[in-house]
Amino acid sequence: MAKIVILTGAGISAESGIRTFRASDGLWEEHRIEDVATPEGFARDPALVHRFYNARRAAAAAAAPNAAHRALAELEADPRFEVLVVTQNVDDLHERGGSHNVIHMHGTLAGALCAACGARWPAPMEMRPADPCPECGRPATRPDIVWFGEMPYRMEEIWTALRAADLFVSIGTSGNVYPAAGFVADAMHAGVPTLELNLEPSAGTRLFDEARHGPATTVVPEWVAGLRARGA
Ligand code: BJW
Repeated sequence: MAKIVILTGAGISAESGIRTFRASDGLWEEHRIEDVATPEGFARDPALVHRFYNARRAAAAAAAPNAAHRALAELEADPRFEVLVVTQNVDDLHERGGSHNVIHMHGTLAGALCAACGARWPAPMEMRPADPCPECGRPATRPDIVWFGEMPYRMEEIWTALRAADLFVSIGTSGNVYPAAGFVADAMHAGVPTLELNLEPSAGTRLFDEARHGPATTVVPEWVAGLRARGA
């Protein structure tokens, strides 16, 4: 069975209507990263950070998975392939598109986390700074999202899967944010073939063995169909 590790980023959800970060109309044009995506920003102005993530939670709930999400789910369902999707995205479009084996390395909009005691629970649609933690009662609830300077989730599991993979594929990510941006080099050092599928060349595009550029809803289903036609 061919083992495939697939890294996804904001680009795979763009055609579902979810904004990316670094485009000219991206989220970072309207928000300073250090205000909404760092623990220091949250400590300074938790209401602003909750407003940012409440709006994104609503946008994600209103969006539907697209042909690229569904194609990855079809690949996972094919018994000739063992597929792990490692997503930087905090939406749940992979799961709603039918994928089961998904790691959210940057957390998820569906989760709440107590900054005081570390308890986790399902996030309501609207979170507010005064919401008490169900475990310790303190008003320290935050979205369960990995911000700059924090350790992404399940890294050992990801690196183990990456080193054992037969193929690493990166989809819809600009390759600007580490450690995800380093996966192509990690795969290369482990002798794992690499493929980029992105709208345009990413920051690390020259490191990939092969790159195909175009919208995810075109290039991902085409790649999956080709792979399944060839077999493992
Ligand atoms: C399409 C498309 C279509 C569009 N079809 N494609 C100096 C050097 C190196 C590293 C560091 C450094 N200083 C600090 C660091 C570390 C830092 C970092 O990387 N900083 C960089 C800015 C330099 N990283 C961290 O702090 C991370 N933690 C960490 O490193 O811990 C220590 C550690 C040590 C050792 C091992 C492991 C860890 C944490 C990073 C947390 C990132 N968080 C964010 C926000 C929270 C989540 C959220 O709110 O959603 O995550 S930042 C933001 O960027 C978000 C994304 O997941 C992430 C990546 O963005 P992505 O997905 O690539 O989106 P875009 O917009 O950049 O790109 C979209 C792409 O899609 C583009 O290429 C388009 O062309 C394409 N596209 N439409 C196909 N239709």
